[in-house]
Amino acid sequence: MKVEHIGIAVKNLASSNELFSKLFGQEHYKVESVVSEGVSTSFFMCGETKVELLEATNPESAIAKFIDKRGEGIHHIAFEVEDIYAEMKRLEAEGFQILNPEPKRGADNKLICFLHPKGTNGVLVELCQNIK
Ligand code: CMX
Repeated sequence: MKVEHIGIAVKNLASSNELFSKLFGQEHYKVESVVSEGVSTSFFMCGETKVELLEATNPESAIAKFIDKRGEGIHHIAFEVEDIYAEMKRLEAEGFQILNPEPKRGADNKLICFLHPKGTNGVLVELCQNIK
């Protein structure tokens, strides 16, 4: 439906919040931890799209591994879908590698799933659906 958010891996959420507040001329509207993903996040509105900053909360977190290997930067692009189950089925049939067979609960009241970046030109793609 649209680019719902862009996820950016950062080493330090507090200092990155300050930086992005200056960049956008507005504060983040939410801070949220997702324990299951090992991340602490903050969200900024940027028109219709959000920017999600992600800091690792443990060394096993996907964000910690990403920063170790590639440094800070864009980690994923999240596309909003109406029916995540139907989209996962469709994309699996198209040959994409779905990283979690069942949607999981992500930040910002969403059901989420990821596609492996090796099958999407090196970009980690997230699908997300609002939990009603
Ligand atoms: N974007 C692009 N490429 C990525 C990547 C990313 N975000 N993360 C890892 N990669 C690349 C690695 O650089 C590596 O490339 P090379 O083989 O060329 O070196 C390759 O993918 C495999 O990486 P890996 O280190 O062997 O595998 P990982 O154990 O790091 O797993 C991934 C990578 C994408 C499968 C894993 O991070 C994952 O399952 N991610 C989905 C969940 C997630 O990212 N959660 C955090 C965000 C949660 C949220 O938004 O709330």
